[in-house]
Amino acid sequence: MKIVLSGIQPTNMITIGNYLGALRNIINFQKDNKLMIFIADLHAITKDFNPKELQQNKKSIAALYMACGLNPYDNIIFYQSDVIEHSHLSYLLLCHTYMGELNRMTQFKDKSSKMAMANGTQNIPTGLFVYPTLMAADILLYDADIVPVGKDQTQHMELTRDIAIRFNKKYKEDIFKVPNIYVAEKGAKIMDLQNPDIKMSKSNENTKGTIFLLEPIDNIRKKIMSAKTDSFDNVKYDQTNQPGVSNLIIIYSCLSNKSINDIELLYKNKKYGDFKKDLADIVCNHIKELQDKYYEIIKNVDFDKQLQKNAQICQKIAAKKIDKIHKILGLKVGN
Ligand code: AQP
Repeated sequence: MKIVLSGIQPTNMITIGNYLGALRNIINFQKDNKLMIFIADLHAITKDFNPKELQQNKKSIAALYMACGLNPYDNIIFYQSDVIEHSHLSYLLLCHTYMGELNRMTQFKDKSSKMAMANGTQNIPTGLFVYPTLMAADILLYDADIVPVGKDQTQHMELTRDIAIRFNKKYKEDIFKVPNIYVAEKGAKIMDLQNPDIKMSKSNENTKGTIFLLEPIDNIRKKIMSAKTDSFDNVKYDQTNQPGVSNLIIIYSCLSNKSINDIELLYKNKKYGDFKKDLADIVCNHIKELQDKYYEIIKNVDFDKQLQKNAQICQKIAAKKIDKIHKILGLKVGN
């Protein structure tokens, strides 16, 4: 069985972008593969955070995975910070990563400039800069075969692969498995509903453009009905000239299993209002079902123990890997 690994930061509530770009695809892998899913709390502290909210979000995201269909007994879901080997390997990888490589990461550029704008400060945490090596450690620690990600994370994944190849070459051993990147054909970059030129993110300032999976259904409906489109009133997929409506078509297609072409035909002589109303029904029904399952789990299922057990399993695998690397790097003296 192949290992499919993924993580989501508990920075805020999960968006429909995280869901369509990553979460849903990961769950689809569970039939024929072993899933390893970590709640990326160490990544979450690379920016401003509130400890109490972080703690709540961690649990909430674990429950959301289960609401989406993850079986926590056949697969492994755990909190990243419960396995301290993640940060240790990150340091070892950092010593094999170049400043130039980290400097080129577009996500660091975007997030640090967002941060500077929001706080009016140039004090950017170093953790944000070295985020990609922690991500590489998360993956390489467990010899993951496949890592499903949204488009925004592909540059980090390429770097992970480069570091693994570099390490293996330098020490002339297959220390790390070089992971494959999986990017969904549709939904890998859901855009903001109010500003379709930017990615929908948990932390976008204008929350009117973001659909959160756990927000009231009425809010979601309003957000879709007021999503920015254009003056063509033509339901057509054209990312360059009609980015807003194209984004809505993608969401529609992901949740209805209709192709882009089918959707264009279905709304050929109809108004944006009709299209948005149907889309709102599709999204709201889908999310309502998820929310019902989520509240049932968060209220009635005690999964804390299972997550601790899972972390212990991961810790054993990770400790073995670190021991092997220490030997290879000459850090270990004796047996
Ligand atoms: N808009 C998006 N469309 C498709 N996929 C997306 N992902 C994120 N945004 C979109 C994918 O979701 C997974 C988990 O993301 P993450 O929480 O680890 O980090 P992120 O990419 O930084 O996500 P956000 O929502 O933008 O969070 P904040 O605002 O906290 O930085 C990843 O696979 C990601 O590609």
